Amino acid sequence: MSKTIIISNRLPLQISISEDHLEVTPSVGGLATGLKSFHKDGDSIWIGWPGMTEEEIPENLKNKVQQKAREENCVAVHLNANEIDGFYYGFSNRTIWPLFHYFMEYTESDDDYWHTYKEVNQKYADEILKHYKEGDVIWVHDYQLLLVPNMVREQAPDAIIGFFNHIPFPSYEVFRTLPWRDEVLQGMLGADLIGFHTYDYERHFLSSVSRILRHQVDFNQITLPDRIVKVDSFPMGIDYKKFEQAALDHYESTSADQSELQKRLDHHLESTPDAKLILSIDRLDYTKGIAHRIRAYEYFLDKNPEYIEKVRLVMLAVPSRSNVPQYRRLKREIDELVGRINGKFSTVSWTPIWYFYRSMPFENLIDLYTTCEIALLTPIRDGMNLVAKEYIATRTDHTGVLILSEMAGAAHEMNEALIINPNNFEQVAEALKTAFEMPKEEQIERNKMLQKRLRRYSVEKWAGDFMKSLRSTKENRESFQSIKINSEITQEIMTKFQQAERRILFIDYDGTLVNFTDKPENARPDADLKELIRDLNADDKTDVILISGRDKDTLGTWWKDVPVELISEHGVWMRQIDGEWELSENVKSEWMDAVRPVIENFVDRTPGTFIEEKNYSLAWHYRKADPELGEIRANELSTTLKELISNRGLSVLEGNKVLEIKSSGVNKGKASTKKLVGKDYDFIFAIGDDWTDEYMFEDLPEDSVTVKVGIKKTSARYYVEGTLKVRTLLENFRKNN
Ligand code: GDG
Repeated sequence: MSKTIIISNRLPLQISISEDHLEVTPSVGGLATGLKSFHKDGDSIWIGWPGMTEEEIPENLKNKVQQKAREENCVAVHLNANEIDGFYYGFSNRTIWPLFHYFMEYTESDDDYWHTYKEVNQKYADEILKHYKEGDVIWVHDYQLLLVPNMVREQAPDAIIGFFNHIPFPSYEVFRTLPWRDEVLQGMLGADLIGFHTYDYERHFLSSVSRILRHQVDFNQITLPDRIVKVDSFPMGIDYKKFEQAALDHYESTSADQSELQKRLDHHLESTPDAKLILSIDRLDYTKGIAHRIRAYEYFLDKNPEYIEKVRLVMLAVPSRSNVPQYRRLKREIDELVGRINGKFSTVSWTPIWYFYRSMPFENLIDLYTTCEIALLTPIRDGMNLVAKEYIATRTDHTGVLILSEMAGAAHEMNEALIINPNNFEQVAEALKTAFEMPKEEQIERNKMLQKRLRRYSVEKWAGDFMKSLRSTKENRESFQSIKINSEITQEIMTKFQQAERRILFIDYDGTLVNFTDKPENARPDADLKELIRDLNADDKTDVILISGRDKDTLGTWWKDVPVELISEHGVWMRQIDGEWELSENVKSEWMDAVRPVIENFVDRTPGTFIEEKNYSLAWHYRKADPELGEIRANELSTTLKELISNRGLSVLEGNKVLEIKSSGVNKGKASTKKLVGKDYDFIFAIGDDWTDEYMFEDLPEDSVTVKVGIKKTSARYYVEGTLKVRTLLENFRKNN
């Protein structure tokens, strides 16, 4: 039976040693609760680090750790202190975390960290592969494991792999500064589906992929030579029922059951009935804007002294990553700020900030959520921010006001909250005032809408939607129109080839026989290729025709010494085997002087583009332009040209990063079928990568063997992944000639 394999840096349980025996406690984080419904079904395993380094686990307890993990359907990846240092505290938290949250000044580029990160990612990938069986679905989580999808893909090419990034993905301008940007993107692209919390992160990622790796991006799909990768946004929800129920239980509890914290909170409320509590909860992290929040609160008190003694900021900062210097510095900064502000405003009976630097049990979290009438969450950058959602879920009487930073992913779905820019203290202070004065009816109205949305898009729904979309990538793969040429199909084609008396092979040049280069003049045929084409054509039974959009002079020069028929400029010219060129269509060139200046204008306005002048056509290449600008200008130019040439017997061909204007009625379909006239070929083969090759695939007789290069929509019967595979296929023809 197939299973789901979940992989995250940490396991959803924490293993610790207490007096010589192991203790297992469940993790309470959003991810752990979110995936538990999948996990507990028993048909899934979870791979991750159990929370203790190898050095911390005594030799005699090592097997026990694994055993304990297995009892919970988990597999522990053991990491030593050195690995945790380089991989977790190093590359993950000193490079990726700050960079992806736009803290470029904190981003370190350390080669040793990068090496350890790679090694540890490989360790996780190896562990996955140990447990992977065909049909299993693999779901990799978060920024610590960016390389894992491709590491798994290399060993298990047909695996279904999903990746979800829980933190922001930065704009291309920021991401491009990473020295290992190519490797990181390639690592992620091992997945079939890549998920982000918001559309903004998704588009930043797509933009980096198209600009850095130059892959074709169409809407949310990335076309790789052998696969299509889907990218989508799935805003993570919370276990709504759990928080709602906890709040309901909380209200029903008797005073004897109350926690110490709740008693103190109640005491405060009783002694100052018209005072309000403002809640803030985060890990102590510089991305969470804790210092900004305290300063904005100070600004608010300075500006509105009437609120002194009427308000208190209850601030829970959970210790986090204290091995990283910035976190230690931040701790000092917050301690000082809290001290200064408490010193500045405190009265004998009141302090403006209650500050807790610790982690609290779940029950206390609920005490805080339910007791504080205002939540003030002001991250400077935050992938999602689940605390905002949890706060709203616990407000079972629908009262309470959430003030939320627009920089949190959650702000996209929580419009009814008071959305603020955390850098604008004036705006934060205004929002605090609005929150204080907001009538109950308005609070209820806003929260009911928020709750309805959060209840519906819960974490179970989030996980379910992601898995559904991931599984559908497999169906898409299978329903792919053309068939991948594997060894069996190669054999079938070779048998037909051998049995045939007269064979003709139409072979496109750029993107088929050779890879694209930045400059078209650099794509000369190598000696092996020339040898291959010469040998194929040497057999009397076989006619080889190189059919290309290139100009006659370049093609003629490059293939001068090889006796092979050439069709250039999509069929304008044909070169016989003896080297004689003939103009095959009644084509004209007078139009070129009128059209050239229009294209030149686009070249001037679009850096990286150029005109290729052929005998009877003009081509505008935009492969080297900025990908988005290139597409926009290509659309614009195409429309302009179509208006300009109407009724002139010309047409605009839209090829692979090229627009070509030429006489209508000239295309590879017409040119190739013309070659069949009067001959009784019983094996017709055509191969090409471009949109313009589709004319051939459509016009040639139905029993032809038509092959597309790369995964694209096509009317060809088969496909191969890239130019290397094309050569292998042609080598096979040579062997069977
Ligand atoms: C990352 C991204 C994204 C907090 N303090 C205590 C405690 N918590 C729980 C909260 C909440 C979770 O921890 C914090 O989640 P956040 O989403 O707010 O933040 P990160 O930890 O930074 O998470 C973030 C998230 O991944 C999911 O994709 O939203 O943007 O940075 O569930 O309740 N729980 C307990 N005691 C505490 O003291 N028990």
